[in-house]
Amino acid sequence: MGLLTSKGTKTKQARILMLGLDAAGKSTLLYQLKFGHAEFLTASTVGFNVEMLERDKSFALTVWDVGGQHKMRQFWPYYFQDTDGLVFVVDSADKDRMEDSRRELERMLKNECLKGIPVVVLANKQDLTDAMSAEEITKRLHMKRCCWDRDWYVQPCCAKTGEGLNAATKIIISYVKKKINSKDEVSHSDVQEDRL
Ligand code: G3D
Ligand code: MG
Repeated sequence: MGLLTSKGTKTKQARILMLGLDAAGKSTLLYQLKFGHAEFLTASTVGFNVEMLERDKSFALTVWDVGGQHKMRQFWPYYFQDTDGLVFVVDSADKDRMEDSRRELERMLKNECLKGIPVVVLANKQDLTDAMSAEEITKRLHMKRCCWDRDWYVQPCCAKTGEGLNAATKIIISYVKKKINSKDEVSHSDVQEDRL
């Protein structure tokens, strides 16, 4: 996976899929990451939002934020192809719907297109007084069991202030670079085998 920029330098492009229940804070996160605020965000997402985030000269993330309303979730698999990393967002204060989040996460991780794809859970809305900790959310989502076959991490954050987002971005980039490099190594060894 790669892209030649206008300056002639090779920039790696990674496709990041951001999913989670409606009102978890996905769109707020996307625009906080892109613009440093999400003040213009007024409505819930119908369809999807997509933004390119350039974090260093050699690496760019294309982040897809897909609507999470109940009736939209059946369309999530249409976005799975060619995903390099999954960001799963939860409202840390929404105890009632954490089980729904767990079910949706488990369901999507069974999809062949997401096999071995790293997962970063953003435990959003940590500013709310009743927010669950990252440890509690790790348990409630059964992370150790459902992500045993991939890199995963649960990062506490607050989309409103941007707290935790630098750390989250660094983790996503490191997991995705590792995954892309391992794919490159596999295809390189395939070429070598074909030559023998
Ligand atoms: P979604 O894209 O996952 O559906 P949105 O979610 O980004 O539209 O956010 C849903 C609501 O949660 C919004 O409030 C938004 O301001 C709020 N929100 C997002 N992130 C945070 C956060 O970190 N802390 C708090 N306290 N609220 C957050 P409204 O009132 O516009 O519905
Ligand atoms: Mg949205």
